Order: sequence, then structure tokens, then C-alpha cells
Amino acid sequence: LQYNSFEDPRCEGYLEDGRTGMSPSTLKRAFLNNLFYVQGKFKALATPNDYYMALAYAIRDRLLQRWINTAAIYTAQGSRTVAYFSAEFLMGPHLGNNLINLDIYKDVEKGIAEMGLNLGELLEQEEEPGLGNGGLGRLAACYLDSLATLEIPSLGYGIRYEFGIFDQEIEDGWQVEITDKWLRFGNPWEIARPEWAVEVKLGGHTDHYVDDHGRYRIRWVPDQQVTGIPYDTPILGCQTNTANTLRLWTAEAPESFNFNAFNSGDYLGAVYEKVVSENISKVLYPNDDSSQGKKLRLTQQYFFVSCSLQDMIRILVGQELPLEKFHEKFAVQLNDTHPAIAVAELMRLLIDMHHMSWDSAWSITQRTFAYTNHTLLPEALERWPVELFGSLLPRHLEIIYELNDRFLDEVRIKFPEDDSRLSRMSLIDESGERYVRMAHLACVGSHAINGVAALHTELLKQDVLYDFYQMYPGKFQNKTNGVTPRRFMVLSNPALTELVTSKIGDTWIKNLGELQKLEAWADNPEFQQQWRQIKQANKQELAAYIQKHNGIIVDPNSIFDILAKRFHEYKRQYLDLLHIVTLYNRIKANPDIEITPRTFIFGGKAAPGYFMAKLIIKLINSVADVINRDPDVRGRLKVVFLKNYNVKLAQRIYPAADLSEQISTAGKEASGTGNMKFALNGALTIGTLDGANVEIREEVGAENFFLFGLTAEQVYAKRASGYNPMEYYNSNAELRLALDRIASGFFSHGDTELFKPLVDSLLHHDQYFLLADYQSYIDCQEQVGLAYRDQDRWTHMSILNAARMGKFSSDRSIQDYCREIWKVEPVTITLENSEVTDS
Ligand code: F55
Repeated sequence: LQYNSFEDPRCEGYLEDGRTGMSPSTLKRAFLNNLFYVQGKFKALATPNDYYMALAYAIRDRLLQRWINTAAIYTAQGSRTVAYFSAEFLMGPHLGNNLINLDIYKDVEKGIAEMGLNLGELLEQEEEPGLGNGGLGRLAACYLDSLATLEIPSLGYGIRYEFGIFDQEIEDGWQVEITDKWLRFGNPWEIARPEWAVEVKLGGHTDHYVDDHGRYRIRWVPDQQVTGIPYDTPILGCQTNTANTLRLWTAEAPESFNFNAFNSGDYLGAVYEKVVSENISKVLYPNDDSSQGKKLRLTQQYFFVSCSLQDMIRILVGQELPLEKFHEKFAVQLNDTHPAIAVAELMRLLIDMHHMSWDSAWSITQRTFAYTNHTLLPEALERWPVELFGSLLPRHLEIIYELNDRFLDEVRIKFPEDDSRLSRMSLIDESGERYVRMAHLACVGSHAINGVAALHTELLKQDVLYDFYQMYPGKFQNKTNGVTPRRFMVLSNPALTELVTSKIGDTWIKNLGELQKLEAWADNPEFQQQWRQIKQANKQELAAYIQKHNGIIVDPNSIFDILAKRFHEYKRQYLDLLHIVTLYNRIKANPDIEITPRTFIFGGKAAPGYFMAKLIIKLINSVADVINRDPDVRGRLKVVFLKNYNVKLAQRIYPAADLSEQISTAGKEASGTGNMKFALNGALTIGTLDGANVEIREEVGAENFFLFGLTAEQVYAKRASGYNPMEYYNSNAELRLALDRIASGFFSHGDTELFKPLVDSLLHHDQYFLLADYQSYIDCQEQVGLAYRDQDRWTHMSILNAARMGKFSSDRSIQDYCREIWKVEPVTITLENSEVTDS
């Protein structure tokens, strides 16, 4: 039989297999077959969802062929493998991305059109798996794409939440949360693997005893047990045969654990136990900043980590490798501290379950793990009350105490007579109520620690992890984030992709540095015009979406000025609003004033319990209501809040942006990744010297970046010397007018109470220095408006921004991780391989 390959992608001259063939006619046949045999439908009865499912299954068959070959080769070769541990994977819809990575998007689009259907409409049907909050979860997804594209053996390990991030509705300007039932219509991209289920213990106590050989042993006697069932999703690389695996765990009640309750007639009690078990993977915690110390959250973390490590041991044993080679077979990356309990769990598995010595187990553990930190906010550092921790994980608490004793001895030797250092560095915070400090556990248990942008890594070393940097300077590294150009350019911006490819060929898709060749075209009038036309068409598409969903007509000739990210005070959506209100006040004072027309677009969710963030959403919608209706504005300003910002919507937004708002207080945003996606699509950035903005500006050139605001250093200095926001209010008439307008009830039907918390927080605290940066921001926005009036200059800058984004491909990030942390090499996958065909 024939197996398709990239050498002969169309299999010309063969009779193609309906499940692997890639020619347009075979794809069409497969689609119709699935409609009939999988969905049980024919044309007259088929819904758009039936068509989507039929196509998804046709594509899934093509993935499976690659997936099976990949697994077979990794198994036969015992390849060194990266395990990316993350509580979140924000994958976005799979179908379009798989069509791109299989390189059959256009063929399928054509085939679908020949059947009288529209591919775009079918793609719209896919409910995206929103198993993440924001940047951290999306980064994990981009990294899986790059790992597969670079042919690195890898597994993503996480939780298959039944409910992902909530859907956001807007009612009367307020955010309302709706549960995300993403599995409602089934998920064609996953395969359950119940044969690889594992058991996870919870609660109870430990028993210390002497075994039959006179050896001292410890046994964990849990009071609950849950079963983890893995669900696998193939992750296809771009233009390669590699298909890696995302393995997500669902919690179920074990068949047998509560037999006692059953047998004693307590049927309801036993069923209750089952419900409790299944709660573990029920819902994603919707906070992207603070950790609330909830027991269920720690249970989720431990559950997926234990399942994953047990699964890895199964794989290792299956390949007849000894446990002593665990760290040679696997490199585990901890995506923030959410999976940091893995350090104690691997110790437990090696020592208690596999009888290894403490020292051997510790050496393997440290050589296995590496830790990525994603935050500088103190409230985001995870800590668990010792009491709570011990009630769920009694054995792990013992292990952590033992680790801590040994670790503090090391600290004592390196820094004698320094008690305050010992208490600062301890794995247990004993300053008041006692807590387990997860970041400290991650630092001690890992051989590498990295930040996600150059500035962030420096600030970690100087501040948040200062003591650990002094203790282990060699562990610290920077790995600046990146984004995948497949989803965020090729899939989401096909017109720009085609224009770029027509000039420089298509190898930039896997080697983003080649975009630099576009610089030669930056001043070419014809190219400039094509570039502008594409941006204009993308803006028209977004305008149509806005009209459909918000009922607002926006002008595609205005500047599309976009701020899209989670709502948080440090991200300063409110500063953007102060600019909007300032422009509006100028118009009200002088209706004929010349203003470059702008459409301000916001998108983003607020954590359901974050009052201030939700109030800012309400304020945006309230300001929008007034400005969009005021005839004096004459359409020069429009304000739009797009509800339910997610990966799908992000893919519409980036291609249509002129201006990307990256305006966090310097020193607060670890990296940002939206900043990269906007610039890749030709938006110019207005931003502070924060996170990866610093490096973006370095790459595109200061003259092609709108910089404003205090530096991180200046922010620290100001805070230290006693910052008084009131001084700015008193001395700046426009700022005062903007805040007074908001406080006066002008945007709230005369209600002076509604926005008082927002205004008061700025006047009396202003933790994030909005007032200090206000004038600099306003002046910078003035420059933006002027620059936009010179379309040739703007287009030149836009082209250079995209052309210089090479560094920010997640392929570059992953290559750096592979070389400097994981020490792992690519493995090439062929489709004609004996491992599969022989058996
Ligand atoms: C989720 C849950 C908790 Cl408990 C804490 C944080 C989060 C979360 O989603 N964090 C997050 O998204 N952090 C972001 O990570 C990005 C990727 O590194 C960075 O670009 C961004 O600066 C950072 O805020």
C-alpha cells in the first residue's frame, strides 16, 4: 500500500487511500464519506456543524497516520523527550491550524467551495478549547506548535477541564460570565486512552515502619483515591511528518475505592464520592494573577502532575530503561509554579514507590526539572497554608520539610551567620501563618530557572528571586517569549502571507528571520500600496464584525487603535480611557478641532472576582455609549468593546490593527506576547519599556516605535521617594478635567457613586502610576496621530515592524530552550517505516 510523504505529497499515479490521501479528489471523497458514515447525514439534512465534523474527521485521519508513525519511531529509538507541564493550554481552534500545517488549506478551501460550501463558515463552527486564562496558556500552545515543527520529541501534560475559561457576555455594560461547555458537541481532535489510566492518592496520613528486610520505610495511607484518564490530541508540526501529543487528564472515581460504602449499603455516599472525584478536572480557575489558596486548586495541580509523572515512568519502563535514567529520557519544563509540586512527587515516587535512596532521587529530580517564572507581581506567587497542604499531601509535606532542612544547611554553609537570609529563603514562610512557598520549591528542585524577557529576567535576579540568584547564579537564564507565525500570520492573515511570499518565497514560515528581506521593499511605492490595501481589507472585515456584534459603524480609514488582553490594573486599560476622554473633552471644548480619526477597540476578560477590573469594563462601555452617540464628535472617535476575547477573536483582531497598545507600568508585565502578534501583522506599537516591548523596540528601531512613560527604575525611585498622584491631578488641567468628567456622573447618567472607586484609587493610591505617565502618553499619542497622516511614512514603519519580528518566533524561543536547557535534538519522522507496517 502507498503511504503519502512530502516527497510525493499528491501521490500522483497511485490509487489513494481514503484516509491518508492528500489529493483534492481524495479529500473530497473522505469528506463526503464522513458526512455519511460518521455524522449520519446527507446534504438536505446536514447542519454547518455536521460539515465541520465531517471535515475534521477527514483531517484527523491524516493526522493519525503521522501520529502513529511518530510514536512508533520515538518508541523504537527511545528518544529523549521534552515534557511541558502546564496547568493551562490555550490551544485555539484546531482545524484551520492543521490545514495550514498539513499544507492543504488552499486545496481544501477549493474542494469545499466546489461542493457549494464555504471553508470559513465551517471553521467558525469549531468551539475553541479555552483551557487557559491568557498569555501563559497561549505560550504553552505556541511552544507545542514549535516543538512539533522543529521535530523535537515532546509531550504536553495538563488538565482536560470540562469547563474552560468562561464565555464573557456584556449586559448593560457589565461583564457577565457564562460557563464554557466546550465539549457539548463532542471533540473530534482527542482520543481517550483509558488503558493508560493511573491512580492518584489524596489526603490521609503517613505510616513509618520497618519492612521485612529491616529497612525503614514510609507508606502513604490516603483517605481518597481518584483515577486519571488521559485524553490525547495530536500536535502536528508545520510541513513535517512529526505529530507530537498533548496529553490532558480527566479525573474519575476509581471503580473499587469505595466498595466499603457500597457494600455497607451507603449507595448515595459512594456516588457522592464519585462526584467529588470528578470535580477535580471540572473547571479552570479563571484568575490570571492572584492565587487564592483554594484546596481544589492544589488538588488539580497535584492530580495532573502525579498522573503525568506516573505516565512517564510507565513509558520509561516500557522502553526497558532503568529509573536511574529518568532525567536522561525526560526534560520536564514547569510552566510557572502551578506544577511545582512535581519536585516533591518525583521524590516520593522514586523513594517510596521505587525504593531509591534520597541522594540518588534528589540528583535525578534536580537534573529533570527546569522552571519558568512568568510574573513579578508578589500577589501572584503561589503559597499554600501548611495546614491545608498537609491535609491533602501529608507525605509531600514531610518530603518538603526534609528538603528544606538539607537546603538550609547548604545556605548556612554558603552564607554563615545570616538568619534573616535563612528565613527569606526557606521553603516554608514562617513569618506569620505558615505557608509552603512554591517558587522556592521550584528553584531548589530545578537545574535551570528562566524569566520570559530580558528585562523580566534581570528583575527576577535583582528582586523577586534575588537570594536564589546569589545562591545559584548559574541556574538563571533568559528565554524571551515567542509566538507561532503559523497561527498568527499564515492562518489568520492569508492576504499578507501571500504578499510576503510573492516577494521572498515561503521559507520565512519556518524561519521567521527571513522576513528581514522585506526591508528592501519598505519604500517601494507599489509594495507599499499592496501592503496598505491588505491592512485596509482586514480592517473592513473587522468593521463588518463590529457592525454585526456591536451594531456600531466604524470607519476603516480611521486609526484602529487596539488594546486586547486580560483586564488588570497593571495593564492600564484605564490609561487608554483617560486618553479617549481627553480627546473627547477637546472636541467638546472646540468642536472644529483637528483630530486624526480613531477607532478605539478593547477586548479582554476580567477575573470574576476582580471588582476594579470589572468596573473598568463598565467604564469603557459607558464612555463608548456617550461618545458614539454624541453628534459633536462627528464620527471622529468611536469606542468599541468586543466581548469574549479569545484565540478565535484574537486571530481577527491582530491583522486589522494599526496601533497596538502595550502600556503596562514598567516593571510589571513579564513579557507580553500580544505585542509580538500585533507587530508581526504590521501594527505599530505604543508602549512602555516593559517586558518584551524593550526587545521589540530594539529590533524594530527606536524610530519605528512609539515610546512613552517612566522606566522600571524610575518607577521604583518614585515609589521609594513617596509618590503623590494628587500633585499630577492638581497641576495638569486636561488630566483633571478627564477625571472630573468621570467622577461627575457624565458617563453614568448622573450617578456620581458608580465610578468613584476608580477615580479615588487613582487620586489616593495610583499603585500603577497612571497619573505619572499620563502626559507622556498623551504627547506620544499626538505623535501617533501625526504619523498616521503621512501614509507613506506609516506604511514604511509598518513594513519594517513586520520585517524585524524574526526574533519573536516561538521557533527561536524553543531552539534556545532545546540548546540551553533541555539538551535535546530533533528526530526526523518518515511515513514509510517498518515499525508501523511490520506489526
Ligand atoms: C494563571 C493562573 C495563575 Cl494562578 C497565575 C497566573 C496565570 C496566568 O495566566 N499568567 C499569565 O498569563 N502570565 C503571563 O505569561 C505570559 C507568558 O510568559 C507573559 O507574556 C505575560 O507577561 C504574563 O503576564
